Amino acid sequence: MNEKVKAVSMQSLQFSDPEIATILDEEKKRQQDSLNLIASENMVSGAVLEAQGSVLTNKYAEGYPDARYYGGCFFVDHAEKLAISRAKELFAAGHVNVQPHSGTSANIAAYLALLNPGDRIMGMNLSHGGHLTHGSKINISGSHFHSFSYGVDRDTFLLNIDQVSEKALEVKPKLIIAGASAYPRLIDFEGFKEIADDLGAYLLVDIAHTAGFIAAGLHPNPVPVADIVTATTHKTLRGPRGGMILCQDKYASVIDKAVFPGMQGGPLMHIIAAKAVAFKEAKSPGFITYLEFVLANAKALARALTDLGYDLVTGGTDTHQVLVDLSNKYVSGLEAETLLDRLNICVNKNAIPYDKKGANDPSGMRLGTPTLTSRGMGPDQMEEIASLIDQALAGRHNPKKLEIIKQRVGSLCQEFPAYSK
Ligand code: DSN
Repeated sequence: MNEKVKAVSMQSLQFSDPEIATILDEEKKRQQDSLNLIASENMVSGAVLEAQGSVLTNKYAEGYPDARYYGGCFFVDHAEKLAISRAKELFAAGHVNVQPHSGTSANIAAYLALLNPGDRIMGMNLSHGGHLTHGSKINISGSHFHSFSYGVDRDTFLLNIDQVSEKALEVKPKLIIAGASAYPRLIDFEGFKEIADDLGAYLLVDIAHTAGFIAAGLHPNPVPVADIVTATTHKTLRGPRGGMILCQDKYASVIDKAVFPGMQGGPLMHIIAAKAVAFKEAKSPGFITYLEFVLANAKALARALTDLGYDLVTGGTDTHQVLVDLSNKYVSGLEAETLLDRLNICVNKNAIPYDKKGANDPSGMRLGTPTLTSRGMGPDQMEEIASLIDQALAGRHNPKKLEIIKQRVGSLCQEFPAYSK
């Protein structure tokens, strides 16, 4: 869980491009010296990093294993087959495509596979925690398809399956999307499936954020329930930056055609090899322990913030995320993000459901525990970090107090190093 990635030698880079080498060094130092609470980020193992930074980047392999448009694909075929078979086992999936470059690519490919331009889709409202690709008008999912959204309940901020059903009956979408970027609770995939079945609609579940929990068996697996499941590999799953699609066998051909040649050319074979490594790591008992800690840490953070008088969206968490409504602290999400950044505490501003403020300066901030857990931190540190955040927001006009907090952040980072020397 707390394996430290070794410093990678950058001799060639330092010689040929010292400017970029310096940027890499500085970014590594930033990661080492800051408390990263960005919920969608994590830290990969040394093994994943090595596969990702490997000679496989030199290989073109348009097509699929044993059916490529290039010679010399024997070894990359083997890497992709391993990635596919490991992902199938991890998620009990009939078919897996590991080629999408990102979660966004995975979603767009799934739409391309199932829909025609102008078809009706319905996903979770972006400002209630949905993702840009779930039908936002400023994204291709909202401009090429006729998109509608459902939201969370106005009082509880929880998804209410009856309200989703009502909206679906009104909209009659061809595709319903379940899944979120900023929603800290479990989602009733079975309930969504019933709604989709009643309408003869497809159900796509986007598990970008929670794939790690599902792989570890800590969250229900939507793969047997949904028509299509999309995921990212770099969040709770702790793999390289990328996406994938999992589906029932009957969709294998349309999904594969939609990814290549539908919307991508050559797959990134170095990333696919790194995905295979991450899937192998995710099958180890240590990965389950890691995810248990991610969850325990998020719950500890949520409890500590609540005790300090913070309003949490939905009152707590079942995941790695804690969504904080800062309205009662008279500080905006942007102010909090900017201030905490100065103290090397990294968070992101986030809209809260029914936010009265705009997207660029919303009322909330989103916190997540995957990275700090990868560094070996536990509930005690989460309590202290909640207190440091609170002291910083309360003492934001007191430079001396802020300097003391920054120093404590520095010593916590030293105690739990991100990288070995
Ligand atoms: N990566 C997503 C997140 O931060 O939740 C946004 O695409």
